[in-house]
Amino acid sequence: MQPTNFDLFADHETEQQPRAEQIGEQSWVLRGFALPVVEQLLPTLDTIIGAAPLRHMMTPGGFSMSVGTSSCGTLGWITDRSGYRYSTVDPLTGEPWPAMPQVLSELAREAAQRAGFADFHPDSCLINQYIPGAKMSLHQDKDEHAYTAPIVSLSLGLPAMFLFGGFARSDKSQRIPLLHGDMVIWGGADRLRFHGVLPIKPGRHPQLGERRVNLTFRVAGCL
Ligand code: MD3
Ligand code: FE
Repeated sequence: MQPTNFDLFADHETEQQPRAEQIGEQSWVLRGFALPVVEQLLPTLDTIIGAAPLRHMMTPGGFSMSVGTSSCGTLGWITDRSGYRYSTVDPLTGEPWPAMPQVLSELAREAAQRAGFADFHPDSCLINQYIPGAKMSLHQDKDEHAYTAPIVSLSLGLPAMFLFGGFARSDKSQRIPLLHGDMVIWGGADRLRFHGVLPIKPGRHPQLGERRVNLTFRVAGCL
């Protein structure tokens, strides 16, 4: 059937909306969802990293992580020789983590809402910085107090190939490219799926330079 003018207009209108791709039972990629606020958000990110610098944390096994990490919000994710956990204090500065700016918490809440998770109020935002070659091996996120809330991620800068696995480490992974401004929401059953990031390829992003920054918004403490 030939499209009517109205259909063409409707298509054009939906083009303005971020495209939602379902990647799992309760997981969604919102392409370019953050682009309208990205300029506003970059200075905020610099302020956070100024107060709570990115650092390469030590895994319990004694390896230094290839990603540089920091956090904002009431709780920040940390690791050292005694294990993975959340802390109200940044071990590097001895101070509380910087507060989560409203532009970030609102963006995460709106993305969660779009994916069908109402009332998402994150208390933690983990900041991961990848320079080319940095990666994240397949793992599950199990350090949060409960798994009822989704995890929302925002990708900035250089592209990444995200690995979305199953419930066992050996399950086959899907490969999902994540680009500047993309947001992903993982909830429900998908919350405990294995996932990782392939080594970032060399390149330069016009706004972020030679790096990828990923923010993950979580409800880490008691609901
Ligand atoms: C899928 N970060 O910080 S974002 C992490 O790009 C982490 O920095 C990656 O994995 C990154 O823990 C991937 C995504 C992510 C976060 C949590 C998930 C994907 C997830 C939890 C369940 C399933
Ligand atoms: Fe993870």
